[in-house]
Amino acid sequence: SVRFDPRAADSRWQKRWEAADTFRADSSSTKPKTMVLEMFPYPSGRIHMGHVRNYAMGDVLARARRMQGHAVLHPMGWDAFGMPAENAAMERGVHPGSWTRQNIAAMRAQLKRLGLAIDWSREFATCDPEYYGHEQALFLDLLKAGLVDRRDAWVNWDPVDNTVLANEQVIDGRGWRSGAAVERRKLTQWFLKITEFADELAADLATLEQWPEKVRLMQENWIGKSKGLRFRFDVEAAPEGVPASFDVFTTRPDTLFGASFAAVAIDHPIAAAVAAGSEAAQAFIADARATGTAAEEIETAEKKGFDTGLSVVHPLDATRRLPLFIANFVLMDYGTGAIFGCPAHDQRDLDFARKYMLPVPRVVALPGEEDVPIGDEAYTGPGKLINSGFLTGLDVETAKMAVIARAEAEGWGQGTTVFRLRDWGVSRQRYWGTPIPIIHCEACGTVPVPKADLPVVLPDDVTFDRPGNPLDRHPTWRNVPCPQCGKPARRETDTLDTFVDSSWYFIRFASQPADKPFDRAEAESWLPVAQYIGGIEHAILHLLYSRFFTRALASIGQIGITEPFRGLFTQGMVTHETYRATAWVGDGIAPSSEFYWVAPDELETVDGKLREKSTGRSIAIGRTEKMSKSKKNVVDPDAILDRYGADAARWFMLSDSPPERDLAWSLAGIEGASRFVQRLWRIANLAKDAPDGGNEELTRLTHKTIDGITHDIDRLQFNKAVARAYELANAIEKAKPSIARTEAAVTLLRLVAPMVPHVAEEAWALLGEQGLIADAPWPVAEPALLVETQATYAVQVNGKLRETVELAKGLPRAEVEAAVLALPKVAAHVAGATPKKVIVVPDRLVNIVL
Ligand code: ANZ
Ligand code: ZN
Repeated sequence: SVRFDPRAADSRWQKRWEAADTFRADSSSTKPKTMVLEMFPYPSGRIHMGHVRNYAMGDVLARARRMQGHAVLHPMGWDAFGMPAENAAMERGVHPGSWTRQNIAAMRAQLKRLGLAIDWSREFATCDPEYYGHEQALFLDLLKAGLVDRRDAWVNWDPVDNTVLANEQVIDGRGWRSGAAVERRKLTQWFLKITEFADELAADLATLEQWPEKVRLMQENWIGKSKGLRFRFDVEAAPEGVPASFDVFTTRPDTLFGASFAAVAIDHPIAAAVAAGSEAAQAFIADARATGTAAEEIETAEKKGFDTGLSVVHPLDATRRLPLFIANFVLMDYGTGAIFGCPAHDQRDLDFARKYMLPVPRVVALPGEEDVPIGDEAYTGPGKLINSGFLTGLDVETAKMAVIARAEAEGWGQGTTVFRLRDWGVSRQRYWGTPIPIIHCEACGTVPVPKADLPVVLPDDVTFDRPGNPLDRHPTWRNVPCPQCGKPARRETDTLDTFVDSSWYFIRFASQPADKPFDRAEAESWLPVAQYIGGIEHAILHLLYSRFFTRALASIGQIGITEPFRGLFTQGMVTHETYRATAWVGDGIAPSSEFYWVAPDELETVDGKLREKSTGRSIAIGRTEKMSKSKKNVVDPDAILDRYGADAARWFMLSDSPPERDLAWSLAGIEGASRFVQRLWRIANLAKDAPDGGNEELTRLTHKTIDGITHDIDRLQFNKAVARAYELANAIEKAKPSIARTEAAVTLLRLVAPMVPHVAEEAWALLGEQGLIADAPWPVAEPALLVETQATYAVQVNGKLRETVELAKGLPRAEVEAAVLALPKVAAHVAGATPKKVIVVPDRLVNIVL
């Protein structure tokens, strides 16, 4: 038939693949193994275009690798625990479990419509007890190995709702639901000791050659390894109860002569000692506590301090004293929780010094800038030390070494390495997460749940009518005999951070026995993931936690790899134009205008103008932005699939932009993609008959295209692959019928099959090919046909470009001259004259000088 009908074909081929179990990953295969993984979705309710783009990319690679003879594992599952499910429960009274299951069912059906080459037999959700039970076992293994810890930590406490809030739930220092000013409170929390691996996690970034440089840099900064000096400040005449000395940490020991104050965190023992005797100090500390706990919040808050009235002795000049403050910008859990302030060369210290009118002595300057005063900006650049005693004249790096050497020799300090990375607090006072498998016994302390009793299953009968953790107020769930002494004890009611769930799901995809988290040999046969694809928003935490978790399992002998993702690709977002209508509100005397956003499917074009269908109001086109509900610029994948089919949607997602960039969704784009799908169908019809005869040019282009698309897919440069497919399609449609044309068409179908699998299967069947195109071997380019045989000459007359011409490579110059002079345009310019000179640059240029 002339038209390809995606509606019928999509579901027909999807059923065929399912019936034939085409994409089942065979762990026992002896073929080379490749695992392709896209970050698994959170079951929020609907698939959005960002998902479509993400999964289309991974799918092309998975399908191409299969055709290239690999055993491929391309799985799908659900990152199913987390707050939104509890919010739904609180707002709409649905159980988090049923809300999540419904969403999964809806999204699975949507994903299946895309025709993804997924092994659905391995699907799981992290809220399945079969999954989180194994996670509990791994937690206990890590606990046994000393990689889990229980200690006090600061949390955001909502005093009205009586609950802990996640950082995202604190908005401008207030609880998102209660609106109450959030307090900082100390709670006993569980931690995974990621800092034990800080050095390795930073160092091994260098081995991740197939990761974007940007992501490696972000991780490096997050881990934040820095070298510096830890040294002792002596408190001048420390009063009763105040420690006589304390340690500070600095990464700029070279600037020590520029110190103008010392400061400690509000939670530092010195602060506590001072506050014991000062109501003003207590008030300052309470006020500072009210700001959020996140480092970023502290970073951006106004720098404030409390002058303790005490002073410390300058370690390099015993005659100098520095005032000692309690300051809100000093973090307790970094370095030693205390600093020396050098305002000239640190911005925070400068802001602080200006506020409290402290001196700002410059100690580093570029030659000639020694007298340039420090204004509002600290100088953090290179230079030589000035006004710095024995350091004067040294460069920054040398001066650092000199101060560290002096401190070590004199015994008041030590060169050290520190990391910004903190241990990973995994306790969440929430219901919808993996229960931490611990029992608290008054006699025995914290007792691990025996493995035979796993999984510790979440109770279903919980209430969300009150704030706080439903597990805490469940009538019976908490009560359990102590596994050690048998006396009545209580379960831990904290659940694990959902980032734990996503830190090992790829291992469970690779191997999922019933009786243990994974089988080591099977998991190692698939891992590391050859290509991981997802959003840049996960560049730090998820990827770092996954790298840590894998390493932690390796360190206790459970797996033989340390890096889980060999290749990483972070794709751009899907954007769309925004549309605004204006409404006039108010009365006739004082009307005012109000903007509102209008969804693309509520628009129509009347007399060439965009209008809102329901009101007829004219529409202004706004900026192209990430698709979002609030701007109403969302295009629903289901509507697109209904109208254009899966192949057109996939083709457009792959075609328009380099995959790392944003992709602007447009009607023109999807319609263009849809036309190309139809063209492929016509090309398949052309190929039904194969009369004799060759076409060397077309054959060469075919092989060039095989080579090009193969490499483009390897590099995930799908837009380039698409451009090459267009080029070959054009050439095929222009060519006369021949065996070469038929071969070119069949090759094109195989090359685009990973991108538009449904029309490719339909065409394959049309051409009477055996089996599925998904199983067909990938075309291989003939090297001899890739060698360029033609050269493009620029032809100039008196230095001016008049013509270009293709000639055989390496043609003798006499023949080049003759061929060029015979060109009509050239002949017209030469007009019968005898050239003075003809300059020939072989394979590139001819200049005829008259
Ligand atoms: C004196 C100094 C002078 C500093 C100077 C910087 C520039 P990075 O490099 O990011 O690791 N610091 C140390 N502990 C701190 C804490 N608990 N809270 C807030 N700030 C703290 O940062 C190290 C620098 O951050 C240290 O070096 C210290 O300030 C500050 F021209 O010491 B510096
Ligand atoms: Zn006990």
